Amino acid sequence: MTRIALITGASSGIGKATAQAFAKSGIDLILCGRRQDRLQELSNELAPLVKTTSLAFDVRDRKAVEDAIASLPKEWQAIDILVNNAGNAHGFDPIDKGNPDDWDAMIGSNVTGLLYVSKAVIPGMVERSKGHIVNLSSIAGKETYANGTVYCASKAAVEAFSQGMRLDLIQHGIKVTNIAPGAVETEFSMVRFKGDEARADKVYAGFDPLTAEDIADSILYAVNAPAHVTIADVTILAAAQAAATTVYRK
Ligand code: 8X3
Repeated sequence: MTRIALITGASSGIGKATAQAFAKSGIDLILCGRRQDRLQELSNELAPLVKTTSLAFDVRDRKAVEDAIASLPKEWQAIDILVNNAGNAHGFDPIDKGNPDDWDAMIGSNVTGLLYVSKAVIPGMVERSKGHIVNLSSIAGKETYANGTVYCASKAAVEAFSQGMRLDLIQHGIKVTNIAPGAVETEFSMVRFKGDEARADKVYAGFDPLTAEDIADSILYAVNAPAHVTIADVTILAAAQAAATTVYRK
C-alpha cells in the first residue's frame, strides 16, 4: 500500500533530499515549509513520481501549524511517516553574548515547533495504531560545544523527545527514529553565520562533509526497515569527523 509522509523543512537541505528519496521509493508526500514558491517547485519536480501536496507555514506558529494540518483533505489525512526536519542554528556566540532573538528562533523551531507538528499528527497515528516518526537531531544533541550552547540544548531536547515518544507511543505501534548528523553541507552554516559566506565555507573546508542526500539515505533506510525492526538512533558523521568539533582537515 502506498504510504504518505509529511516532511517539515522540505524546501531545502535534508528535508528536500528526503522528499526526493521518498518519491523515488514511491512514498506520497506532504511537503511543508515556509516558502510556498520553493515547495511548489519541488512538488512539480516530484509529481511525475508520486502524489504530492504542499502546506506553507512556520512551525513556530502554533495556530498556523494546527490550521495547516487540519486543512488536509481526507485522502491526505492518514499520515504514515512524519519527518520532523525543520530547524536550524542561529548565531554562534558564548552564552553571555548570545542574542535572545536567536535563542527564540532556535527553541521555537527545533523544540516547540517540533512539538506543535507532532501534536497535530500523532493522534491520527494513535487512532490508526501505526506510524513512524523520524526526528532530526544532531551530533550537537549528544555533545555540547562552545558557542553552540542553545543550539546544542535544542538538539539535546530532540534526543529526549525521540526517547520519550518511543516510550509513550510503543503501545500504539508507532516507531520513532532519531537521526543525528554531523557536518552536512547545506544552508545550515549560512543561516548560523547570518549570510557570512566565507565563514560558512570554512566549516566545510579541507574535508568531504556529508551531503543532504547522505542523511536522506539513512532516513529512507529507517522507514523501509521491516515491520518488526525499529532503527532507533543513528549518528552519521563524515569520514573525516570524529566528534562534534574534531574534524581532520587536509
Ligand atoms: C549540525 C551539526 O556539528 O554543526 O547539527 O552542530 S554541527
